[in-house]
Amino acid sequence: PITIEDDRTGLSVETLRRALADHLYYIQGKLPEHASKNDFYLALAFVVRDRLMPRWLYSKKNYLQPDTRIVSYLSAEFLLGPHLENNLINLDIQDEVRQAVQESNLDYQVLIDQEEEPGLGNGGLGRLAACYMDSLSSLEIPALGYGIRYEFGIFDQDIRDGWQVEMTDKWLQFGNPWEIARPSFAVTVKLGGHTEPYVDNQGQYKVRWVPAQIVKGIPYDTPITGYKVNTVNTLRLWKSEAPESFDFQVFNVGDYYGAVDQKIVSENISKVLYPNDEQVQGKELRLMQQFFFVSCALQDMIRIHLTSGRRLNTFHEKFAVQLNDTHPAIGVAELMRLLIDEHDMAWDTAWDVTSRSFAFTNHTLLPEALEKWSVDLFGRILPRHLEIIYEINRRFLDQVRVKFMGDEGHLERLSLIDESGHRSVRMANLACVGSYSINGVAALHTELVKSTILKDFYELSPEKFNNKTNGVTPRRWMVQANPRLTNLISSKIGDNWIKHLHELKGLEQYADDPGFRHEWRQIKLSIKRDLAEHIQRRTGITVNPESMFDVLVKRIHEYKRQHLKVLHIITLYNRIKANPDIDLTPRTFIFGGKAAPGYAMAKLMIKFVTSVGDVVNNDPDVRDRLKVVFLPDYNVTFGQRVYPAAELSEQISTAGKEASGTGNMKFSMNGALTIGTLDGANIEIREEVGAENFFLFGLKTPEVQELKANGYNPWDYYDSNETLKAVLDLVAHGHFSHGDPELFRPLLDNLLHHDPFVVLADYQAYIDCQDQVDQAYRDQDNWTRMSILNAARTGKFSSDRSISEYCEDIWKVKPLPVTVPI
Ligand code: 26M
Repeated sequence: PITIEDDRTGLSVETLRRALADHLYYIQGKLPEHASKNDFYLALAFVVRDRLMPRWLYSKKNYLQPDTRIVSYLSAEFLLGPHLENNLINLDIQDEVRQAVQESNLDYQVLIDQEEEPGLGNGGLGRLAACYMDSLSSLEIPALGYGIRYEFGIFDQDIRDGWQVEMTDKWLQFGNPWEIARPSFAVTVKLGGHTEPYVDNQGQYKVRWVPAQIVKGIPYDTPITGYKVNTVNTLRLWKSEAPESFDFQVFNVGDYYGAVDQKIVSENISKVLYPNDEQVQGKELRLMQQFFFVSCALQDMIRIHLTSGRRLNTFHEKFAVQLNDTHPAIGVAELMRLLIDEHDMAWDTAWDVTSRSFAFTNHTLLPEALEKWSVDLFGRILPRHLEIIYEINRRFLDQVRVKFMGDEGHLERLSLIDESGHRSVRMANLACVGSYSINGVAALHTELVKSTILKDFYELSPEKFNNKTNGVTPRRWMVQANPRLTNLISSKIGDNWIKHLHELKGLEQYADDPGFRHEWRQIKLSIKRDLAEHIQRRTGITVNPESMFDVLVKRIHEYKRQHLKVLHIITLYNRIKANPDIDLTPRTFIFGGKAAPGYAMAKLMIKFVTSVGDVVNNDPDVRDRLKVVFLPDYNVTFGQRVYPAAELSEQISTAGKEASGTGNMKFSMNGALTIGTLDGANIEIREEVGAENFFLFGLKTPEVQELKANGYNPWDYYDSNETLKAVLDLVAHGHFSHGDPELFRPLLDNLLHHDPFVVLADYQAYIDCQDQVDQAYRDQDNWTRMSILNAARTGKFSSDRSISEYCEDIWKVKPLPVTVPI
């Protein structure tokens, strides 16, 4: 029989080929001979988007069923990474599309590489949100992600003369085929002005917020496909614009420039992602961003709720709203305002609904990352919310007084307002009071949250606290990033592991199989060769694919201790200089990561890496046994290249500082061994893979605390350790700065006199552990065995496991398979 497939939905190679040509002609408006690579990429992206559209539309339809419970994930960041290949994998059409592209005389990889990744996040927190959206869809959970459609995402990083240079990320400049604007669901958001009491036409005393400014929020929807299921959830990101009538008031009195100024402020709100992580600055525009997207999201949820035929007093039954750190915590006050001021609900009912809607995830213990807003600034932008927060606080502290009778300390620390010095609003306290669940992101982290930063809240409401160890999606971080390893694994144990990662356990039986080990090692080598070529192209540095690939990629921060890694490199360099014929394991040190533009020490750490690299890479005595590479512009796309190529994963933060880490999981899954401290999820990774397959070093959290309590003096370590002294002296004398003793002085002074992250205290333990790594690497057979066992035992670190726990323990939401009528 002759079957004719629809150009929009058909999956045969022939139909896909025709659809590609059709889109190029009619959507891109190009003849093939005039089309750019990007035109072909866009055409292909639209071919794929067509094919997910039925599932997306019927998934959306489900949201509006009255009984559908929806997870609403509120996050200022979603660090998605490229969509095209991910969607091909999830829709299970990769082979057909490859074939169709080839038959169109195009190069599949070239088209994939055209995509500009949406870098709408800084690092771990934003990437976690993206992995969680993937798992929500793959587990068929109805979910909406809400965030900001930044016009400029995380800056592009260039390295010039060894220093970081930031450039704007113009990710939208060639068009974004994955988003659909929904102007019909636009909402308005108020800012500034004042409040005034009034009596409504039912005789009720109410408060009216008279704003100084109104901005419009326009939603842009991106489909989030699940792996081999019909569920396609929506990521709804908001763009700010001036309302159409923006200029009338001011314009009529002739203030044209004032009117345009207002328009600029409105459009600035979603303009750029703040590139700081783990250090907040209290900037007005940032508060506006947070309030803007949260208000848009809550108004949108209320619309969905009412459209699904329900009353607002059951809002918490319709939605489970997760706060990704305190960035969206203003939502607690905004939902109260919407319910009370705009929907006439009584305070007690509104509080009942609100405090049963929100759940809060904490991602950091660093005090400098805790968000506080000066009461002045807050009241200027959000006068009504300040009143509501005062009222929440008054009622809350009344309850606290009953519980901790007469203890002023508790009251001061629990208060939503910090009264010491300049008064400020504490967003973590607001999130805790307004949420029914509070979780940390790894076992150790949750314990530290309970015993340190949120201790008083834990004592008040211990039942709210729980742990949800982070996870990462095996679809992107194995199937997509590492197809060769994926095929080898599936050839032995089938492909169920992609949805049920615990099934990787089945690989354990092959760990001692010489043939399997050989294949495993060959795959790693071939991926290392590809990376070596990439490094050559991007940096001009030649590296040896047979050397150990030792990788440290993450945001640059003192607590993550990239400088400890550099001290190790200099130590090896000194050994070679003292004895050029020394027998040491050749290594390629690969660094990647961005520094916050305002974080001078982090930027100097980058210069430290590149400067040491320049000397080590070019010293003839080294004879290419050590190579140091700093790859510019570390992002999701590059992560997908580097995790599969890594043999040693560096997870060397000061114990107690890294909340969880997620890169650590991506490395392990791809068969890298970890050298790490007992910090964050490293602890759980070591538990899973076995202590004998993990290189542990360094002080433990209580030891760090004790050391500091007893007056830590880093100088003592310098003074009493000759190798350490030699390393630091070499830096101080300008060996890595063309004789300039000043360049690295701030870094050295900090290490020798303050060393807040106890780098010097952990130095010797780190060196000793690295020497064990060297020895272990010489036994390639056993190394490969350990590598296989690492991958086999990382089942726990699938984000599917994390999300299942959130669903069961916090959100109380069940899968809802989507039916697509044929
Ligand atoms: C806050 C205010 C103003 C501007 C920026 C921020 C801000 C943005 C991102 C603060 C922190 C941000 O991210 C923190 C983060 O990424 N934390 C990491 O979260 C991961 C996921 O849970 C953990 O694995 C990491 O250990 C943790 O460092």
